[in-house]
Amino acid sequence: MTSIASTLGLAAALAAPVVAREQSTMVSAKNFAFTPGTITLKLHQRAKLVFVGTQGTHGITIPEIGLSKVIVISNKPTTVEVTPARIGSFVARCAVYCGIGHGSMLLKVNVIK
Ligand SMILES: [Cu+2]
Repeated sequence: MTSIASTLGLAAALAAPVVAREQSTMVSAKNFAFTPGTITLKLHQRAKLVFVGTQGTHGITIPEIGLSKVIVISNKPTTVEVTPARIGSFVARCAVYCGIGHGSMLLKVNVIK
C-alpha cells in the first residue's frame, strides 16, 4: 500500500537536483553471454558497473579500464567502480571457465571522450 506521504516523498526525491553525475551500467551474465554485449563509458568519468549473474559462474577482467577480476555468481549483484583513463575499444572475455560457450563470452567496452 502506498501512502500519500510516501508518494509525496518520492515526488520530492524525483524532483531533487542531481548532486553527482555518475555513470551506472548494469551488465548481466549468463551461459554464455554478457548483456548488453557492449557498454560505453566516458573518459575520466567514474562509472559504477553492476554485474548481475543470472545463470552459472562467470568472471570479468578489464585491465584497460582498471577493472581487476570480478567473479559474477547468480543472484548476487557485484558493484565495482572504475574511472577509464584511456580512450578505445576493449574486448574482455569471461574470466572463469563456464562451459562449452565460454570462449565466445565477450564484453566490449568503448571508452569515449
Ligand atoms: Cu566463462
